[in-house]
Amino acid sequence: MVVPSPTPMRTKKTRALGVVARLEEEGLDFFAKPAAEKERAGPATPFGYGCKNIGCNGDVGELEFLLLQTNPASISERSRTISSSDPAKFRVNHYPAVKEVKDWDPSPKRIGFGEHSDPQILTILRSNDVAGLQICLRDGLWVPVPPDPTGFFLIVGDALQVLTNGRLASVRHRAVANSTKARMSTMYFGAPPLNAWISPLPEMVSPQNPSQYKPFTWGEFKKAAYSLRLGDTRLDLFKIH
Ligand code: GA4
Repeated sequence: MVVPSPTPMRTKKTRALGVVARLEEEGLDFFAKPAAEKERAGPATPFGYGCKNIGCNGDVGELEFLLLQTNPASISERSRTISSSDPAKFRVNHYPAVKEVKDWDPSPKRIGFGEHSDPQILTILRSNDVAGLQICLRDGLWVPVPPDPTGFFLIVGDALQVLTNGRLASVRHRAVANSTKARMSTMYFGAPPLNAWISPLPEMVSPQNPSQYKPFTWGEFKKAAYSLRLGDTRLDLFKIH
C-alpha cells in the first residue's frame, strides 16, 4: 500500500532548503580558503574562480565568485574547453564586507556587481540574509530588494524580453557592498542551446504590436554580450527601429 505523504509540498520545500543550506556552507568554506588555493580554481573565463574582474572588457567589482557549468560532464577536465550542450550557468558571488563604505557613499568601492541586465531567459537568485541587491525601476530609481534566504527571486533576462516582445522587461540590477556583513548569492541562469533562434513568440506579435526585434541565435547574442561592457544595453543591437 502506498501511503500518501500528508504534506508533500512542505517536504519538498524542506528538502530544497537542505540543498540550499549545504550550498551556502560549501560556498562559505570555499571563499574562506587562502587566495592561492582559490586561484587554483581560476580563471573564471570561461568557468572557475574569479576575483574583482567581471567578464573580459575591464569591468570590476568588490566581489569574488565561482562561475560554473550546470552540467559537469560538459567541461573537459584536461583542456577546460566547453561543449555547447548545456548553456545554463551557475554562479556563486561572495561580497566581503567593505568596512570603509557608508550607506550614503556613492563611490565605486560600494559597487559589488555593477548595473546590468542578465542576457539569459530567466535567473533564479537566492542570497543569504544580507542586503545588497537593488533593482532599477522604469523611472530610473534604484530600489533595494530585502534579502530572504528562504525564498528565490526570479529575474527576467534579455532573451525573455525578446520572446515576449517587450511585455516582460529584463530588469537592470546591481549589488552594493555592505559595511558589516559579507553577502553571498547563488544564481542559476537558464539559457537555450547556442543554435536556438530567439524572436518574439507569434502570440506576442500583432498588427498593433509588431515585432520589436530581429531574430537571432542564442550563440550570436552571447557573442554580442561578451564583446560589450557589463552595463551596455546589448538588446539595442537587435531592435527593429
Ligand atoms: C551577467 C549575468 C551572468 O552573471 C553572466 C555575466 C557574464 C560574466 O560575468 O562573465 C557577463 C555579464 C553576465 C553580461 C555581459 C558580459 C558577460 C560579464 C560581461 C561583461 C555569467 C552572464 O552570462 O552574463
